[in-house]
Parts: sequence; structure tokens; C-alpha cells
Amino acid sequence: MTDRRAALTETFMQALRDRTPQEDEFHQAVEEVVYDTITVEKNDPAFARARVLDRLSEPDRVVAFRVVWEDDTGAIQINRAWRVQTSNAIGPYKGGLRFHPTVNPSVLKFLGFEQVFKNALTGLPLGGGKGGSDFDPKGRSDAEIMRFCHALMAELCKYIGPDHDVPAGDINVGTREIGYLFGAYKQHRGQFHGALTGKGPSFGGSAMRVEATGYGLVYFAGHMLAQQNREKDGLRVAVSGAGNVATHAAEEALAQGAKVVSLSDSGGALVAEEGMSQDHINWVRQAKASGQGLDDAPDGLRYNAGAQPWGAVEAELLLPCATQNELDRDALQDAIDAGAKMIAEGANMPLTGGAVKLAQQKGLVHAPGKASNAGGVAISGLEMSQNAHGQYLSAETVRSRLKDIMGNIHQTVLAEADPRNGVPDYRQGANIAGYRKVAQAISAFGAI
Ligand code: NDP
Ligand code: 8G0
Repeated sequence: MTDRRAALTETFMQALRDRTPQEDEFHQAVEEVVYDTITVEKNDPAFARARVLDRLSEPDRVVAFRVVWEDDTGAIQINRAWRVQTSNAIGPYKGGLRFHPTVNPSVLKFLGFEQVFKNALTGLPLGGGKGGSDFDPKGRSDAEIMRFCHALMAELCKYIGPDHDVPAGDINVGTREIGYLFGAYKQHRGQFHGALTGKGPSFGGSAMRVEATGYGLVYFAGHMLAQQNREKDGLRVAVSGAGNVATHAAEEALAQGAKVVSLSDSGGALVAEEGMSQDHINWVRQAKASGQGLDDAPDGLRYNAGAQPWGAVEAELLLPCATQNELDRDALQDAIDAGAKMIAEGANMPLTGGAVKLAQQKGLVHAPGKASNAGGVAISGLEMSQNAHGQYLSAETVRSRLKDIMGNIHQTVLAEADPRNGVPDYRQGANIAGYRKVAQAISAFGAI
């Protein structure tokens, strides 16, 4: 069985590598899913005939364009931007926009691919996509950010819409950027409707969208802990990242009685042996919002320049919330030596392939981002329906819906997760459950 699976996966991957050379992140994301689902596909005549995995590993389309804008010195700047529309089999394309110098078609194709399965797991009618630009906002003024967002949307507005493709933020795209992007969309299209999520509350944004990914991650981790009969109270939690997902995960973990022992950014790690306070988390948010590093840390926090949090401090639960491939095999070994037993991914694909294998070998309980970080896109789905109906939900209602959705995802995933030495394989569960939902739709459409 395993040999057949490995052989089928290798044949599939060889063909993918041949037709998409040098797209390493994309191959990594596809391989994880294919390994878990290829026998499900081969054993179901309708799915096999529909060639679901072949279809999903070729996005519906990739729109590529140039963004020209003027910086504060009056010089012309040129960036590259893309929107990857992976699949609208179960709903409009949905997924964020990322601004980062590392953005390229491989990164966006991996993110769009993951998004298809994640969005299916939310139980909402959402397809998958992702977009972004190689624009680096570090050191740019507010006026430059605005001009860049306006210039990008002048082109992107042709390819999105509330029933077609609904972007949102992602790395370096927050409420401010969504405001600029939405203003430009409205201007160019002459329509006010929910073609973006993560909007400000005064123009159609949902309560709790900002908090949803990080809070939802902690709700999901709570179900993992309960499944393992472990206590939340006093649990030592290492978080990486210092952005939206990381700080909200830290905040909710703290609110639930855990000890948050780290945060980090691309410059280094902040460690708190005795756990962070809400004031510490607020300080991190403030420092990042004003474009500073984390080096001038207040009492109770120790800053390690150039370091990652993994293994720097004792922690049982790891919440990697920064970016893809941030946690490699050696770093995970260090974290295991420092007490790590569980991982819930806040970022998308934060573990390298080697780290995923090590987590499995060592019997760690490990939830993939497509399950554990799905709270953000789920509340984006609620924002879309609030926009469509013109009726808005209170923060308490959204929070309770978020808790229900994360609980449902946990159950759905667990139902498809084979236990291995008492540890459920959440990755397999998430891949199979997401696959089945999308495959049923795709195989109903015929040859199209
Ligand atoms: P933010 O821009 O708010 O924060 C990103 C954080 O990650 C920053 O601390 C940043 O450090 C760090 N980071 C980014 N790139 C790198 C890198 N190459 N090396 C080291 N550190 C890096 O983004 P979000 O919090 O929104 O997103 C974090 C992750 O969560 C991403 O993988 C995203 O796709 C995923 N995600 C986000 C959702 C959302 O709703 N926002 C939903 C689901 C998943 P620095 O400030 O120094 O650049
Ligand atoms: O709301 C969204 O569509 C969105 C934004 C940023 C990231 C994600 C994700 O699920 O990775 C979704």
C-alpha cells in the first residue's frame, strides 16, 4: 500500500516537475497533498476519471502584470504582480494578497493550491486563489504605500469581483492597504461591493476579521490538546512572527491561561522565560506598526538578534506564524530537545519537508495550516455574506461562529486522520477531507 502510494506520488511529481521546473515551493505543497490523496483518487472511479489532482495542480489561470508607480523622490518604480486563480469549483476564488520581495509565481501557486483545500474545510462556498507582488514595503512612506496600492488595483480590478475572485490581505497587507486597494477598486469599477475582505468596519468589514486567524489557531490548538488529554493552563507556547497572526495567537493563548514564551520577526527572536504579558504583546505591535525592530525590548523580554525562537526556550506547543519554510529539521530538533510535543501551524507551510518528516518520526501532534489557520478565511467568508445581505454581525456572534467553525474543522479532519501510536495524522485528515469536497464538485462538472 505504502509502496504503491510512494510510486504513484513519484510518477505524479516527476510529471509536475517536468512541466513546472524551478517551482520548489509549489512542488512541496502539491507533494504533501498528493501523497495523502492519490490512492483516494485512484480508488474512486469518478475521481480517477476526472483526474482531480492533475486539474488542481494546474491553476485555472495566472494573471501576471506590471505595476508602475512614483516614489517620494519622483522616480518611477516598477514591480511585478500576479493573481493566481487556482480553482473556483466550490465558490469564487478566495485568498489573500502578499507584498514581499520573496513573492514569485511558485510561492503564489503553492499558496493558491493550499487555499483550495483549506477553504473547502471551512464548510463555506469558497474556491481558492492567491496574489501579490514583489514590492517591499519596508522603509516606504505611507504615501508610497498608497500610490503602490492604487497602481496595483488599476490593473487587478479587471480580474476580481464579489462573485468571481475576492482577495484580502496577507503578509504586509493589512487594514490600511485594504483601504487603499478598496478605494481604487471602487473608483475604477464604479461599484461598491464586497470584492475584497479585511475591509475597515466603516466600509463593510466584518467584526473580528483582524483577530480571526490567530484566535482561531488557538481554538484549534485547544481541541488538539483536549484530544490528547492535555491541559491548557500554564502550557508553554512558543510563537514565531510578530504580525497579525502571531500577535493575535499570542493574545488568545495568554487569555486562555497559557505562557507565551516567544515571538520573532525577520531580524531576531524575543524570548520571555516567565511568559509575556498583554503589555509585552502590545509593545511588539506598536514597535512593528512604527517600522521599528524588536531590539529595544522592555523588561521581561530578551532579544536574540538573528536568532529564531525554536529551542531557545522550553515550550511544549509550537505555533509557527511567520512564513513558509521558517522551521527546518535542525530547528525542530532543537525545539524537541526543549520540550516540544505539538505543532499547530499559523503560517502557510511553515515546516520544511525535512521538519514534517521529523515531526512524524518523533510522534509530535502536528496540525497543518490548511486546518489550523483556516479561521481567517472563514471569517472572510462571513464578511462576504454580510456584504451580500447588507446585514452585519456583532463581534460576539462572529467569535462564536469562529469557535464553531474551528471545532467543526477539527472534527472533520480527525474523522479522516489515521492514528499512529495514538497520535492522529492531522495532515492526512486535512488533505483527504479537503480533497473529497472539491473532488465531488469537479467530478460532477464533466470534462470542462
Ligand atoms: P504579517 O505581515 O502581519 O506578519 C508577518 C510576520 O512574519 C512578520 O513578523 C515578519 O517579519 C515575519 N516574516 C515574514 N516573512 C519572513 C521571512 N521571510 N523570514 C522571517 N520572518 C518573516 O503577516 P500575517 O501575520 O498576516 O501572515 C503570517 C503568515 O500567516 C503567512 O504565512 C500568511 O500566509 C499566514 N496566514 C495569514 C492569514 C491572515 O489572515 N492574515 C490567514 C492564514 C494564514 P518582518 O516584520 O521582520 O518582516
Ligand atoms: O481572507 C482571506 O482570503 C485570506 C487572507 C490571507 C491569508 C489567507 C489564508 O488562508 O492563508 C486567507
